[in-house]
Parts: sequence; structure tokens; C-alpha cells
Amino acid sequence: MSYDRVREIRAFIFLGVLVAVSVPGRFLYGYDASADDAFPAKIPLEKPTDRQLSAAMQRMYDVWNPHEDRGNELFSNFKYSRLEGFSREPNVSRRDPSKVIRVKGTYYVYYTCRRTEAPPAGADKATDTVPSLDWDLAEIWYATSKDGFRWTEQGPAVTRPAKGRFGWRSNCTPDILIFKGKYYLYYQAYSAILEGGDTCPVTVAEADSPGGPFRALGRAVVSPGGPDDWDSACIHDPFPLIYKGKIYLYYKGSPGQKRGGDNIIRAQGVAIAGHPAGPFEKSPLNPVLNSGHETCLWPYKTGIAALLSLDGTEKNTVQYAPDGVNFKMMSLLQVPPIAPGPYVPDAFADNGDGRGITWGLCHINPDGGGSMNDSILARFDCDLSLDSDVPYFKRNNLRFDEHTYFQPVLALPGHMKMRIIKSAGE
Ligand code: AAL
Repeated sequence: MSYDRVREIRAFIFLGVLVAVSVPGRFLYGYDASADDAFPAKIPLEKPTDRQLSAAMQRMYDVWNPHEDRGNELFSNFKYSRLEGFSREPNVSRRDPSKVIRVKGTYYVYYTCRRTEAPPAGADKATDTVPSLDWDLAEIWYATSKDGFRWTEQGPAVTRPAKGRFGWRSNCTPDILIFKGKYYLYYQAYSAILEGGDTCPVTVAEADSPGGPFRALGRAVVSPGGPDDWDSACIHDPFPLIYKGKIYLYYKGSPGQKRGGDNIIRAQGVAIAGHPAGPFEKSPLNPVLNSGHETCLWPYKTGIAALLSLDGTEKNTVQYAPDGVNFKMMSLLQVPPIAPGPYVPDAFADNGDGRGITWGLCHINPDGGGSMNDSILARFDCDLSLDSDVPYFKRNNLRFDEHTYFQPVLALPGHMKMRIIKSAGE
């Protein structure tokens, strides 16, 4: 058989296979094989206008991102690391870390540190040396690091003044601002034993270097609102950034739970000032975030992004406000860090080109509680930065091990089980 004949036969076989592959799908499954590219098997970044979309597919464009989490700069999963350098001793608690700053190649973090003779005992049993809650009888300490994993605890940055003076009972939940070459620590200042309402204002202490000494202002700079205000009970979790030439101090507020339940539980507001000691003016739009507990924020593009966890309808979300006050949900998160203190390289740059975050410190309550036990600091890593592209952090579909589901916080308690069995039998 001539070589040309062989080549002819080969061409026919190849053509045959090509047709064979394409035809069956059309007949076997009743869909157009070339339709593999049909929407949304293939999902264009631009919303298609040539077809009707379901409400869910509309949301992919109007609310979320057609390429889902993998294509979303403001989505990340979070990975956690234990820290080196912090001893674990009974009645020593470290929590609510500040943003991490980097000065001359060294990272600094400030945090609530309680070193008491006994564990939290509740308001009734609290004394001058026995705390009521985990953040009672606390001071602000700081630590340094070269890599963000191994830390050296340096000691107190802000200590409590003498009994009777402003903030004598507890100083906690700090955050740092660098403004015109000086360092400002904002923190919660309590002048009475802490109890349910967790009522306190925010104050500030100033220093010429990140290691202090910090000089306390000795008065409030942001105080709870009037009796009918959403932030009438407390100003918590101060989080200063520099934005549009001003100090934007974001904070958590709450009216306290005294209105029989038809009140907002807690939300986030912002108070703005031209100078670190104020006067701070609260935004007339407050609250600017309707959810979240300890909330962290960072400059992002021309606006501000926020990470919300724990509380409210929009818990476990990343949100973005192009103007710093009107936030929109950008992603839904799984297991976000609690009380996150991110390393925000451009927190005070105010250059209209916020780049985002990739790591920070947070706290963990080893007993899964929140207020009656010692807390520890930990590190989180993520990819919420325009300058990093790590697909590993864009994965979702996280599944958890057996221990996760049956740990005390998630396991169904016996009394609920009995109640369910009883009501099932009724
Ligand atoms: C934290 C923060 C504030 C609260 C308490 C200590 O997680 O929200 O600081 O006051 O809990």
C-alpha cells in the first residue's frame, strides 16, 4: 500500500475521531457540546445581557464576583500559628492586640496584659487585686519581633494610675497611631470595677518612640454617647487610621442591653479629628458598620476595608467603603481571626492607594469563652493584599475535624438534647 494511501487513511481516522468525540454529547446528553462554553459553565466577568439571570446569578455580578472567592481580592481564608516568646502562666492573660507596626526593621505590637493573683471572679467578687473580667485590672504591654512569629515581651507601655484617678481600674484594648513622628496609643480606660455593661471611654497616651515612655493624657478623647445614643454604654476597640488628612478613629459602640432586647447589640462607628488628642467628632452617619465585634480596618485602594467577625447579621465578612464610611459587603469568611491586629504597612500613609494586609496577631480564648479566663495571642496569615497573589489563601470549602464539632462550644449540651427529645415525643 502506497505511503500516500496510508496518509489518507490516517487523515480519515483522525477526522472520524474528531467527529465522534463531538457528536455523542449532543445526542447522549441532549446538550450542545460546543455549549460547554455556555453560561455559567463559562462565566464572563461582564454580566451577560443576552439572557435572563436568576436572582442568585444576578448577585454574582451585583454583590459578589463572577469568579467567586478565587477571583476576589477581598476574600481570604485564614491560617493560624502559635507564637514563641509569650510564657503561659496561671492568671496571666494577653489579648486584644493592636495593629502591628514596623519601625527600623522591628515589629511592635501592643496588647492587654493582666497579671493577677486570681482568675476573673465576676463583679460581685472582684477586689482591688481580684479581677471581675479577663480585661479587668489590666495594663498595656508591648512586644517586639523580627519575623512576626518569635516575639520578645518588653513589658508595660501604659500602666494604671493610682486608685481614684481617671482609668485607675483597668487600661486595655489598645491600638497604635503614628502621627507626625510621634506614637499614640489609644485604649479603653476604666475607673470602676468592670461589670456587665462594660462601660468605658477611650483615652490616649503619647510617646516619642515605639518603646515609650508613653505619657497618658489622663482624660477621655472619645466618650459614650447620650442616653438615647447607639453608643451610650461604651466606646471599645479604638482603631485609628489616617485618611483624607485626618485621624479616622473607628470604634465599637453599644447601647448596653437595657431596652428589653429591641435595641442594636453592637456596631461600629468612626470619630474624626485633626489632632491625636482631639477634639474627635463622631460621624453623623454612625454606625457605619452594622455588625462585628473587635473589628480591624485598613486602607484599600482609595477607601477603607474592614474585617468583621462574631456579631451581627454581617459577621464574618470583609467590607469596603470607597469613602471610608459607606461600607459594602465584599466577601463571606470562614473562621476569621478574633480581635485581629493586622500588620498594615500603609496604615498612616494616606496616599489614596491602600494595598491591603497579609498577616497579623489575634487572640484566642482557650476555653472558647470570652471573658472569664486567661487569653493567649496567636498569629494569622491570609491574602487580602493587592501585592500578593496566593491561591492557597483563596480556597474555600474548608472542612473541620471531629474534635471541632464536638468541642464544648459546638457540642449540643445535655439539657438541650433532653428538651429536643421531650418536644419530639410531645
Ligand atoms: C474585647 C473588646 C473590648 C471589650 C472586651 C475587652 O474583645 O471588644 O475589650 O471591652 O472584649
